[in-house]
Amino acid sequence: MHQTKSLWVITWLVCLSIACQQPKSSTSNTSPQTTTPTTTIDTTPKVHEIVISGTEEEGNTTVTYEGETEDKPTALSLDSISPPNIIILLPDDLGWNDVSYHGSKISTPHIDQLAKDGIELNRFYTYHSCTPSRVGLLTGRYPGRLGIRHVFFPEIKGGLPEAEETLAEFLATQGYKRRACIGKWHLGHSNVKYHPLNQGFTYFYGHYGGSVDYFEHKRYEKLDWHRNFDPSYDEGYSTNLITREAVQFIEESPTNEPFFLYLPFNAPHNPLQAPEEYLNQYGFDKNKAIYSNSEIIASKITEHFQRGQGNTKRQTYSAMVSSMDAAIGRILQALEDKGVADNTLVIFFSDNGASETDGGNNRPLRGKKGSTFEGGLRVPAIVKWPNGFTGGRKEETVMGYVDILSTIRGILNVTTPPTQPLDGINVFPILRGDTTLTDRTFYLSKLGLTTQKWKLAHNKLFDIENDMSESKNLAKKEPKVFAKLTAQLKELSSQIEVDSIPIDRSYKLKDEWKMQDN
Ligand SMILES: [Ca+2]
Repeated sequence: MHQTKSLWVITWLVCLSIACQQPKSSTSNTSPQTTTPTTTIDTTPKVHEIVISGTEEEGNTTVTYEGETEDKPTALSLDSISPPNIIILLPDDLGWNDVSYHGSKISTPHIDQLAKDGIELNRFYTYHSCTPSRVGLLTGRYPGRLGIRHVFFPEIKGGLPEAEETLAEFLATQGYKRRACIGKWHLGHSNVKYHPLNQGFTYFYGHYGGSVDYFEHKRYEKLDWHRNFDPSYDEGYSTNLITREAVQFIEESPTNEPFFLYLPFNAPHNPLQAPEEYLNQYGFDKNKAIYSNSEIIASKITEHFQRGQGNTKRQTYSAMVSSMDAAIGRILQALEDKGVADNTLVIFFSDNGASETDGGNNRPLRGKKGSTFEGGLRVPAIVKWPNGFTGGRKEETVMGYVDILSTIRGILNVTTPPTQPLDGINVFPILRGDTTLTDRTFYLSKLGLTTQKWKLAHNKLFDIENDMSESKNLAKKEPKVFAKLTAQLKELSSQIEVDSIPIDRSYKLKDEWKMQDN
């Protein structure tokens, strides 16, 4: 026990020292440099070519575009940077092959533009399912450390513990007066103590649980749509409502103080429902039958779900993604119109990989949502902040969801220790191009971890740098690497994973998903 605790303290100190590492160009840097290997990142324009082996339906696709560094705004010096507005765009269950910049047939021009203007994070990892991924994002800690490895379904009591300091609570201490959560919460609905407004946010609009009907805003026949603590009877497609609120929030924010806008879209998670104008983009034929979704019928939440269904799952899913892409375009345009785009840090990533039974596609990655193979947790991810770092490139360094909080702490130059030890590191120096980190071990779940070169998943070893599809298990060919990583995983897992919080399925939903206040 004592040894385990000592190891944990050492691990944390190492993480903290990396997290506190300042970029080389910082004039106020007084913290010691770590021994992390440091090299210069090549920022010359690159030609990216991705070949995706598609399904029979989609065929193979080759996408080529040239990184354009010469026309990009140049990042400011660190001394000139002021705290940025922060927007987190978090699609739900968007797969690797569901954005056109990865070669998908799904059209996502606004997300593609964000990738061209910002930095593509090519090795960005999350947890492999919705709730734990949001826990890691908002606390900067592995969800296993909190005993949360499950999803807060409607009948489950519990939520994100109040003792955890969320990103919103942290930003409240840093002069961010306006902190909105607009979209899908999914971090507890059985008691008002789990409400976003009691977890650091100053404004909430959207739904508490998952799988809400996109048009009726119901789950289990009860309205799950809210503005702050009150039910909302707003009508419309949820992606559009979320977007309207987000744009309004941006428009109403004063320009002389930074805001935080957390936008967890419910799209393109099931139920699969899309506006007809977007279905039409994908060849929707009203006179043909709509698809039959047996899983949704089995889950007893059927009666409203006919609306917005296309002829096939993939068609419907594609339309949902394009609708969300248009929404993202409107939100980014609102930043431009307000004149605050240059000093807004935009973070985009999917909360986990796609569920391929629900229309998504992770190709050429192996596995899907729920798996520690790449398809479950290596996600499309982009960051953009014109004042903070130069865009137009692709970053290969391993990073992930638990790094967001540490990175924002680094950007704001906060050196006071966090209330709880964080698992993430500050990747801002990497985004600045001032350093690289090549020897990181990133813990994924009890079943896997990854380094820059090697990935251990489901008791198999892959050269992930050269085999992103995890097609060749090298456990026997590289027994020493396999043994080392297996031992590392065992050690990390014993340090990180605590017993699950008791999963109590006795919660009876109140009308309009009203949270209990005692
Ligand atoms: Ca999800």
